[in-house]
Amino acid sequence: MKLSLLQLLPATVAGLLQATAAFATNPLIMDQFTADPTARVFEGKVYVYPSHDIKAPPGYTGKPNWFVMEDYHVFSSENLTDWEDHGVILTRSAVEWANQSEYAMWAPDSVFKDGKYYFYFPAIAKSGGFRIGVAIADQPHGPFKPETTPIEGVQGIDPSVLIDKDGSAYLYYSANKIFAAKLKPDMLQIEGEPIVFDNLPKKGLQEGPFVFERNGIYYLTYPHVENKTERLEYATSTSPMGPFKWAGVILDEAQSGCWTVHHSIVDYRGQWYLFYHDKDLSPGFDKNRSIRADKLFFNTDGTIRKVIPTLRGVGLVDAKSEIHIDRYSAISDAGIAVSFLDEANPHAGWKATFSAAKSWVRFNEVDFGAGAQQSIEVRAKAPAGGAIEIRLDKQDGPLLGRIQVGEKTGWQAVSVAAKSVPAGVHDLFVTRVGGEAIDVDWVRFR
Ligand code: FUB
Repeated sequence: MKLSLLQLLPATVAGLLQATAAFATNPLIMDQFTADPTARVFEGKVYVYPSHDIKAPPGYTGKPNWFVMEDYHVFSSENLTDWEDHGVILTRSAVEWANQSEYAMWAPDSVFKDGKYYFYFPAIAKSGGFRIGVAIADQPHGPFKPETTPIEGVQGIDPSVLIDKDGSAYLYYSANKIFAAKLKPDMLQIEGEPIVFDNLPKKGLQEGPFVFERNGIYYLTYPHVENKTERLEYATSTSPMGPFKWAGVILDEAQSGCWTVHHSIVDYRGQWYLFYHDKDLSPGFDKNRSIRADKLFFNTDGTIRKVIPTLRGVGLVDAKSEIHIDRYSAISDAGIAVSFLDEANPHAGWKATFSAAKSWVRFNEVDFGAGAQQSIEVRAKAPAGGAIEIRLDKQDGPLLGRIQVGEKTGWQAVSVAAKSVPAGVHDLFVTRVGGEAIDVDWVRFR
């Protein structure tokens, strides 16, 4: 079960802890809603600064069925598997200029310059309208101290900052279209008037700009409503202030119907990653979102290959941890269904139901380390009895074990001795080999 440490503790104790949860799969964070992830590499780790969707609190009088956000957390990981929640780094109540009855702490960014971390965030001002504020810290996880006024001359949402190779900083933000301005060296003021990138597609909302540079090409990446919901597109230039020329689509509209798809793109240890969000933990309401990550690749001419979103995500999964095969890499054409373990609590995660004989799930990149695991344990439910086989790398690869799950209506953990002890990183194939329908929560090696 994908229950995090925080879910198991009383709120008072949980609030004091910085939790680390090993979720190599998508979504990355299970114990709360997260959206609009900006990933940055600081101090050799990936720090993800998302916004924080919450359910409307008692007494909420804002727009119904809308975004409700009042603070920010930051999460970090060295291996993209174990994510540490550093807790709240900024709340609305600490921001003097923010209207304290609005829940509009939308998509943020954080950058490092001259020994300080600058956190850029939107909020609705006491004077009305979205403004962009800056909070400063000595460490990537805060504490961040907000400036007492928002950035002068900037009205909009979704701030993002590029620090160019020469040290110059540029602020990008949106207000139906995408705007840019050079930042003064203090990182708190803009130089001159913002410009608007008005040669991007003419129709449909554009927001959430994220700009990065690679091999002399500046990539302006942004969500755009070309059809019904947002998709990720990009445009390129030889200058951070453009002009940018439309270059393609990075991510198609979400199959889930999630209307927004805010994102960021980061190079970590030589691999590029797309961080984005969907509504995995809230299929019926797309204002309670969850962050995800998938690998991103460039063609040799510098164009970006389309990213196909996965459930499997990007981190290696330790063979000794609960391997949630419902976050699969591939499944058989028929006979596999994924559903919540507990419809009343999506944060508990999912199960995979094997309904057809020979139905299978492939789960990539399980790390067996030096190969000391002697047994296989499966958490499963098979009211009429069932059996699965676990094989290595291929559907007919080496058999690691056959697990017979006895007739029982509830969940049970069943262990068998492993037939062989693999080492290194391998893909797993889990196949139904007998009996009736069987639900699998997780598999692990001990
Ligand atoms: O999270 C609130 C808003 O939704 C963001 O600011 C937009 O980019 C969209 O993701």
